[in-house]
Amino acid sequence: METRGFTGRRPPPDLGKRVPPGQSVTRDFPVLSAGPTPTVQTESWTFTLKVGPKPVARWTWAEFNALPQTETTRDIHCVTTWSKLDTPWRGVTIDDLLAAAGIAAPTPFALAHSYDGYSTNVPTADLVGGKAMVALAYDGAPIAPDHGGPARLLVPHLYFWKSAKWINGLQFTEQDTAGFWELRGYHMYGDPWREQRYTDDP
Ligand SMILES: Nc1nc2c(c(=O)[nH]1)N[C@H]1C(S)=C(S)[C@@H](COP(=O)(O)O)O[C@H]1N2
Ligand SMILES: [Mo]
Repeated sequence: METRGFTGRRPPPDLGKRVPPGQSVTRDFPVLSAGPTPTVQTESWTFTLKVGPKPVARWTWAEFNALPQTETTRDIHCVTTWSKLDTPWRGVTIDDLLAAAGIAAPTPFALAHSYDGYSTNVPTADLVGGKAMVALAYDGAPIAPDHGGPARLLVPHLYFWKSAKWINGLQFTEQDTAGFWELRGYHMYGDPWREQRYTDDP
């Protein structure tokens, strides 16, 4: 019983353990997009799972929303040096997406594709095991268009450019294939804890 008195006096969270090198915490939610926010209507929205060039599953907005959904609250880290702590999301994990398609992770790499023509590559191992989701809600509400609504990828353990906004598909690939920013000087993997910002960072 004597230790119970201490539980209400927990020290503040050690931010140093949560904020990667070179990052600063922001309470805002900055918007970073390569181009203008596209208009994406849920009435015509689809999400396509491909293995190489071959579509293996496709969902409408209604079908996608009927898949099992998971809530997660995570820290996110943008390569432009802001980090935002405790961001609350809800969506369909990639594990649940693969299960719904009736397939196991088919190749070692994947490319996320978006309605604005953006793409980004992520190893399959970083998408499964509960590490990533197609998010449908942020902070209990539909994701705002500027932040990638109606649906965006969330891969919170990698720099936030990997979290493709306005996602419309996931393509599994045999090779690690550079996406939009990876073709323009950003790192193929993008681990914020190792500061993998630019192509040649170790
Ligand atoms: N489709 C798409 N996804 C994108 C981008 C983009 O331009 N288009 N920008 C990326 C970058 S560089 C970052 S830092 C985050 C920013 O997400 P936010 O605007 O919600 O903060 O989205 C990423 N996803
Ligand atoms: Mo970014």
